[in-house]
Parts: sequence; structure tokens; C-alpha cells
Amino acid sequence: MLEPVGFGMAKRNGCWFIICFLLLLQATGSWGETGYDAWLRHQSLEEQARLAYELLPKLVVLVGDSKMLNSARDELSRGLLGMLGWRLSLRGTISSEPSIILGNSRVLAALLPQLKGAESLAEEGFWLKTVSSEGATHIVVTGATDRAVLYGTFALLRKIAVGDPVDNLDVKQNPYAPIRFLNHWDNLNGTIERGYAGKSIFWEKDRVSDDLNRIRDYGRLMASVGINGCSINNVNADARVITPEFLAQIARIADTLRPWGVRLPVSVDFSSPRKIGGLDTFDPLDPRVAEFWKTKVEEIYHFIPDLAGFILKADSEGRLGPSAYKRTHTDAANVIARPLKPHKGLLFYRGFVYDHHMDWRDLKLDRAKAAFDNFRPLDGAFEDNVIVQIKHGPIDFQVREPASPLFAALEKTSQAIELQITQEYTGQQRHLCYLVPMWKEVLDFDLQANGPGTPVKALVAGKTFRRSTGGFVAVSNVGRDTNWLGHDLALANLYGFGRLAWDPDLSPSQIVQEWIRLTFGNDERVDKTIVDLELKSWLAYEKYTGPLGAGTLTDIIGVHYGPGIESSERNGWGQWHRADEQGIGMDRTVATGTGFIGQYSPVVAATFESLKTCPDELLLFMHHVPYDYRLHSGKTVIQHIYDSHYEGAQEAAGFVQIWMNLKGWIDDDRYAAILKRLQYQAGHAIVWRDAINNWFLRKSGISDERGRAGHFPNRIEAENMTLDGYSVFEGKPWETASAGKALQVSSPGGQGTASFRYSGKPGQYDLSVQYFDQNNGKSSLRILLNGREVDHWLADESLPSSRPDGHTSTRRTVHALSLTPGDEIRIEATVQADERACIDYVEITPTQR
Ligand code: GCW
Repeated sequence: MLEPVGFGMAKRNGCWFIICFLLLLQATGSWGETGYDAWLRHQSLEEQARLAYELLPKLVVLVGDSKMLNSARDELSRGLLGMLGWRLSLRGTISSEPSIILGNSRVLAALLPQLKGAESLAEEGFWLKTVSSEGATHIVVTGATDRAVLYGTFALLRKIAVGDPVDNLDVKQNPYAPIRFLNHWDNLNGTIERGYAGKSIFWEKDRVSDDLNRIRDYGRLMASVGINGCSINNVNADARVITPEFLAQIARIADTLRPWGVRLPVSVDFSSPRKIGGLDTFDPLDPRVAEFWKTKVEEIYHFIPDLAGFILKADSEGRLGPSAYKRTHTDAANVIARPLKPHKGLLFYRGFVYDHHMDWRDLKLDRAKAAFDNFRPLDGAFEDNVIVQIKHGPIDFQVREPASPLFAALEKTSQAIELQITQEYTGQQRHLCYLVPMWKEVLDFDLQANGPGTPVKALVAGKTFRRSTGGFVAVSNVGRDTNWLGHDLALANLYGFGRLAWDPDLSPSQIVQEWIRLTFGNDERVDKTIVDLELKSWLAYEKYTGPLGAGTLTDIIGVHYGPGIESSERNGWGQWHRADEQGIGMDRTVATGTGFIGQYSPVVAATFESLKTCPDELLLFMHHVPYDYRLHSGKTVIQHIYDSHYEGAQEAAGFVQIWMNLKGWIDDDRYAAILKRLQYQAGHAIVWRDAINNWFLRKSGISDERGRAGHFPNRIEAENMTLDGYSVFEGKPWETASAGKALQVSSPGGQGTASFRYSGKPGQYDLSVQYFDQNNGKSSLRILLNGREVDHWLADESLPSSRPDGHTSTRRTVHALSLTPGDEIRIEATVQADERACIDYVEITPTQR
């Protein structure tokens, strides 16, 4: 259809009052959605689409009785009421009346012989099947377990929501892997480590949140995409979490999520025996420690009988671990895993173990090698209920990394891949970055563990080496923001993770298309526009942050958000890119470098080792090359750096234009919220572009052959304006302020004015002010043209820094100003608290028509 949402039906019916009503809603801006329902809006279908489902039975028969089955029935009722406007009748027995039958196959197969074949389903696999019985046609939603029935119900609803036919159904689906978990890095005080959408939904002031509704609704979202486990506390665990006081509270969350088929694992502190157990040791080989874990596990299962197990981060980033007693990771894992076994509990042992005090001067040291070096020698020594949970790349969720070689190196140990939905290094949900294409590349990457045909997905799911368990984990970190992740479009990552974990053979575009239809409706224009944006977003982000595998060139020892090119160097954290005057990149070759490449199987290693075959996008991850080294594309490295940053920032600016095509086609609230984020992103992409290009220009001394880097003809540096109450300061790091300098109001609580006279050609221009919106105050700013105010605003964003730097640099644009030479442009600022209304520059560009 080619009309804005809601209007087509109204016109066809000639219901002018509906049109008027919608217009009124639009005019008052109340035609909006909050994003809370995410992809489970069950929004009323267009009349035409509804017709296709007219023959669907209006009776639901629930065979069996369990919380999960009840969830399935309730969701079906809610969904069909929302989408088709029907109130379903409910019954407990199959009759000659057509019905939608929900029940697990153990019970149903006895009643319906047509369900022969259900035995081939995996534990959580479902079957949607149309059957005829006693002259009536039924739709059966079944599976081996009630959880499977729940998944099947959501699958049926999804079909209807996106307009797929549901007659003659015979759809069987098994999940690809048994483990499909989310992790949350929530602290008991309600803060979230690397969370970008408000406080914890699980915790508040050292207690489990009183509001369990939000958690229940989250459970519903998880179930709808097949997520079957969810941890609720940080892997940097607080030892108190397994004391009775907390266990009683966590049990309430377990009760809330159980009807959605979601089980809890709890993150534990390895030094718990000492911290909360009254022992003077946590040595895993000490019998008292073993006894502590045994008793603890019994106690926990008393509170939560279906606990999924524990997660353990040990010997990593300052967390205590077995090394304190010169013990191994197997000693540590097994002492906890053993008592879990009788309860079918799992121990997720994190593979993210590395030394963060490495000597950066030693060119042979390499953090990327750590996971393999630590765990490969222990393969076969773990209890079989231990899962080594491995981050997808060898470093840490950078914008581009190769697949971790450890996946192929564990043959006798179960494993899970750890992905990150929360965009720690990929724009923190202020930037759009659809990560499914990145995950997909990693999952499909053939590590050739024992010859070709061993992609990462098969390895982690336990298919390659026939492990009994394994799968997919992602760090979600949703928060209390109404729309869960802060950016409405970031929810495609949460949805996408669930769908990929269920079926990693789905394509990124299939997944996002499905998500868009569920989230915004079935309009083709909306669909195409958002698919386009989402699919471009990761590569655009990579282009303006860290191309060629150098890593996200962010402030790695700080908040991991804005540019901070040198922050990774000259410290022990090991996220080195080793850029200097001559060249850039980590030499990880076997021949001359750290030897990391040798951790891959021979064929894969050979591809990475040779400059001839190493793909450009991973070049600087694997090799150190001079700036004038020519890529396969024919460009030099340095020119690629310049070009890609301009391209990336240009694409980010284009996202705003693309989005603006949807005005009136989706609800106003989400339209405006997304527009605001995209506009911000476009401005911040310029900050990234300039910081990185200027830094490399200065470092390499090689100019941009297209003359852009370091030249900003439309820019008026703030430090060159006429100042009153403002003073100049040096940017820190220098590349995060244009020309290395910016202005701050001189006195706290004071005022400042910066002005200049326009000296260009007369015409219509957009005027952008690049300023710093710190999180420690709310300055007010205005722009005056010849004494007349043309814009004013409050610098009240909560960007992640209290200083004027690459995290807080942001821009405000006034469009279509008529300027003539000699015009006075003045910025006036009044500061509040510790923020100093810092300004970097003004840019004046012709208005695009
Ligand atoms: O990337 C790092 C994050 C830490 C996190 C750690 C981990 C929970 O910056 O915040 O700690 O990874 O995965 O353990």
C-alpha cells in the first residue's frame, strides 16, 4: 500500500470522521507509540490482510495444564484480539468444532493420530500442523514440551502478524542449539555495567525490584524469540548474591520468568567461600571449599529448583580466580560444576581470561592469544556440565574481529559463543548499529577445525564434536527506558539475537524484515526504508570508527564511546594497534609477530598469515604495515583511512535523510525519537571522522590526496571568535577538539559570548554549532543573527563524560538561514553547575534543497 499508516482503510470505508480523528491525533502529536511492546504489539491488521485469516478457528483448546501452556493460551488470545479483533472462546477438550489446539505431543499424540512423527522433534522444537478430525479442521500447536508449545504459539502469531498464510500448515522447527541465553551485567544497586538504557529492571538499591511486571513483560519478549535462559546479575559478581537474603528475592524473579520458559543462571564470585562462607580460603582443591560449594548449591536449589546453573568470571580483569592458589581453570570450574550436576545445573565458565598488566613494549605479547592459551591445554579436563563461554572475537566486542580460534580448539569441552547486544564498543545505542550481519559473519566463518565444514555456529552448538550441550549467549543489558534499549532501532539486535540463536541460517535481512513488520507494521515503504538503514549501519559505523581491523579506535581505558586513538597504547590492557609515524597494525603473524595466527587451523592460518590473502577488513588485526601499503582495493592504507571516515560520516548523515522519508508513515513518537538519535549520530560521526583523520594526518605526515583531512573551509574555530566571558583551552586528547582548541566559559555559574562576522557569499545556509554537552550541568545556549535570536537550547543530554572531549562533542544545526557578508553571528551561553558551555567551532554550509 502507498498511503500513510491508517489512512488506506479509512478512505476505503468513506469514514471521514476517522480521517479527521487521525488528523487530529497527528496534529496533537498523540499518534504515538512508546516502544514498550517492542515486536509484540499485535497491532490490528489492515482490513485486507484480516480477510486472509477469516477461516481461522475462533476456539482455543488447551490440552494440559501448566504455567507455560497458560502463557501460550493467553498470548494467543491477546494476539488474535489485537491483530484480528477476535475474542477467542476457550475449552479443555477437542470437539467437532474447528479449533486451535495447544498441547504437548506426549498428550496430544494419543488423541490425534495425525501427530505421528512428533517423536522426531527436539525437546524444544515445535510443530504447527493443520489436521482434520471428526469433520473439523484444527490447527495444532505442539512439541515435546510445554516450552515448545509456547514457542510454536509465538511462531503462529508471527506468521499472522507478517501476513503469511496459515492454512494447510505443516511447519516443524527445532532450535539449532539448546543454550539460547541472555546475560545481564546488572549490579545489585540497580546500576548496569555497560548498560545504555537506564537503570536495572531487576535490581534497585540492593534488592530485587518490587515491580515484577516489567520483568514479566521482558520474559514474554524473550520467549517470543526462543530465549530460554537469562542471568540477572553482573559477571563481576557481588558475593552476597548467593546468600539466603538474596536467594529468596531471586526466587521471585525465577517465578516470574518460569511461565515464559526462561530459567535463571546466577553469576557467582569465585572467592565466595571466603567472602560469605566464613572460610579463610577459596582454594578449589581444599575440601572445605568443595563442601562450601556443595552446601551452597543444595541451598540454592531449595530456593530455585530449576536454576540453570552458575556463571563464573575468574582470573579476569581483577576478579579472583584459581591462580590465587596456583590452580587451574579446570580445578576452579569442576569444584563448582560437580555439585550442580545432580540438579542438571550448568557452569558457564567465561573464556574471557587475560592479563591486563602486560608489558606494552614487548612486541611478542598479545592479548588475543590469551583465551586459546588458557583453555586449549585443559580440553577434556572439564566436567561435562561445564560450558566455556567464549567471546566471539579474541579481543573484546570490537567493531570487527576475526572469530576466536578457541572455538575450534575445544573438542572435548562444551562451549557457547558470547555476543554483545548492548553496544559497548559500537555506539552505545546512540548510534545505529545493527549487529546481526557481524554476528552472522562470525557464526558462518569456517574455522576448519577438522577439515572444511566446521563453521563457528556448528562448533558452539556442539554439532562438530558431538557435545551434549552448547549454544549462544548474548549480553543484553536492557534497562528501564520505556523502549528497553534506548534506541528503538536497536531492538533489532535483541530480536535478531534470539532469532539467530534459534536458527543461525536465517539471513540478517530476513531477520530485520520480520522485526520491522512486527515493530512498525506491514507497509512496504516503511519496510524498505528501515531495512536499508539497518543493513548499512554496521559498515557505516566501522568506516567512521575503526576500519581495516584496527579495532574501534575509542577511549578503551574509559567509557568506550567517543574517539581516543592513543588510549589503547602504552598500557597493559593489550588493545594495541601500534600506530606510529611509519605504520599501523598488530603483527600477529607466526613468521615475525606474536604468533596468534598460528592458533588457527593450517588453512585458516595460511590465509591470515599472507598479506596476499589476508582480507583487507582484517589487515590491521593481523599485520603491521606502512601507511603507504596498498590494499587489495588498490588504495594505500592511509588513503583508505581518510576515505572511509568521510564515507562513513556521509552515510550517517544520509541516514537522517533516509529516515525523514518516513514522516507520517509511522507513529509520530517513535519517528521523532529515532530522528533525534540519527541526527545526533550524524554529528558525532563527524567528531569521529575528524579526530581520526587529523590524528593520522599528523602522525603519518601524509596528506589526504583529496585534500579534505585537516582542511575545513566552512569552519570558524571558536578560539578565533571575539570573546567575552569565554576562554580558550586545549583539547584532551587534542584530536577531539577541532584544531586542538575550544572555548569554555571562564567562571563557574557565569556567562559567555563568542561572536564573529560572516564573510562568505550571500545565500541560504545551515549553521552548525559544535559544542560539548557534558553530563555535569545543563548550560543554556542561544544563537543570534544580527542581535535576533535564531535558536536556543539546553545542553542537557547525558553523554558519558563530565569533560569536554570526544564523548561529549555534539552539534546543533539551524537550517536555512539567510546570510549576507558582515552579518554578526553571536553565541551566548549561561552555564549551570560544572558544565562550562564549551564550544568548538561553527560550520556554515549551503542549505541543500
Ligand atoms: O569488555 C569488558 C567490559 C567490562 C566487562 C568485561 C567482561 C563485565 O568493558 O565492563 O565486565 O568485558 O566481559 O567481563
